[in-house]
Amino acid sequence: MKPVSGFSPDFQWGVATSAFQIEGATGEDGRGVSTWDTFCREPGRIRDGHNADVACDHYHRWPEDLDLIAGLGARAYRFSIAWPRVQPSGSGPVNAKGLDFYDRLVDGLAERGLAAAPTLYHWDLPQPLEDAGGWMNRDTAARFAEYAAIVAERLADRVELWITLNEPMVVMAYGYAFGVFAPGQALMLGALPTAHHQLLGHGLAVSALRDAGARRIAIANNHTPAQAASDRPEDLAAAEAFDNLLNWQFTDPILRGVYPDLGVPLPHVRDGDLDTIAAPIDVLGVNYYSPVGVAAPSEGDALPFAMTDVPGVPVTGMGWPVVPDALRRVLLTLRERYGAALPPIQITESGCSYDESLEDQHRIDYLDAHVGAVRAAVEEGVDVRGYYVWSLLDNFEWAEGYHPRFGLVHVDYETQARTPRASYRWYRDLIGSGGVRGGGQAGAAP
Ligand code: IFM
Repeated sequence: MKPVSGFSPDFQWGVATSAFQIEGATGEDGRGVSTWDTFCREPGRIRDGHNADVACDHYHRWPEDLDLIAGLGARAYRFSIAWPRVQPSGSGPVNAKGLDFYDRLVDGLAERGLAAAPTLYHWDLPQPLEDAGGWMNRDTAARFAEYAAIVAERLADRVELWITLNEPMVVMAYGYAFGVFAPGQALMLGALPTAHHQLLGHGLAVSALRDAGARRIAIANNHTPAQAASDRPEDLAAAEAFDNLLNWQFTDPILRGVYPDLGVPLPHVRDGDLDTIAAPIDVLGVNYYSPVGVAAPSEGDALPFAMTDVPGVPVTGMGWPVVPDALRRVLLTLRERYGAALPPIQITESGCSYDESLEDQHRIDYLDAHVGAVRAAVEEGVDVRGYYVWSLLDNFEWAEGYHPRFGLVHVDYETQARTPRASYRWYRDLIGSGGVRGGGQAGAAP
């Protein structure tokens, strides 16, 4: 294949956020309760008892936030739609005020020349659906498709890219297998039906979105490549089991119509489900943060792997290993694994948390190296068409509350003042140069 030089002129440079992490206003305008509202109320679940009742108050401050995105010269904004705002019970009646909010937001993006890339489900499941079994219940997949149709019927004329689910792996693993995210269930391998039902919901939603006139559809999967702790066969087998359970489980059914070897039977998979899940998509969204070290499990462990450190590399403020080249390798591996079945890729999340500082050279270095890894993959022929920094703003980082700071823009949670960091200016300059100018230095303040 002929090498391609750098990013295309229409490359989608963007930023990403999610509803629960920034909106606040959890009790306003008829919004229903989500699993994360419930989880935040359970003692000991969230660091220092933080909750997202106010978060970044984006529900009221969205015009200022869209101005910040426009100020970057970005082309696209990836945000999420809160299912409990649109359908407070997760099924049945629509809350008009909830849908109106996203209608205004999408119009606000168009006024600023920004493409809208909404995610339909970024973890805030309506609590009534969880009470009926959540993603363990196959019926949730059908409810998701109905909700997708409701939203698309209203917004499809102005949405550039629909993203069905955000990181179904995290919902399965952290929400239902390990119990550290909502809804806090620790089912270990018993959580596998939640992966299948999310994927089924994705497939059903693809069809509902197309019927409602959606132009382009994606899913945002995170890829956390396993790095075996050693060359011992046990560690290599554990790394393969990790990759199958946490990475390929979420792309093989969509792009190949089969599950990888998960090591256990899947009695919840019914005839025809895999055909539904394998409905063609237009873009594969890849969220990438870091690899993970993986070693053989100890005797009697519930899982076929144990997670360990990645030795000898720097870490972010969250302690996540910084390995930009692993992103390049993820992209090359995707191309190798799926060949012609791989649609164009967009990096739907890439970013890091560090301290509160406004002169965030660590973040600039991180982003510069990861954009460089994407550039290298593009030059090796991988079709990557977008890159969204996680995140525009500091926000509610799930079980870690407000402690981690992921924003290009600092948020003072007392005053809600937004202050662009050095990384904001760096990203603005990078976008302005079409992705050519990186070099790890921030430009001058606006
Ligand atoms: O904040 C999250 C986001 O909601 C999903 N992807 C990873 C981010 C950082 O942890």
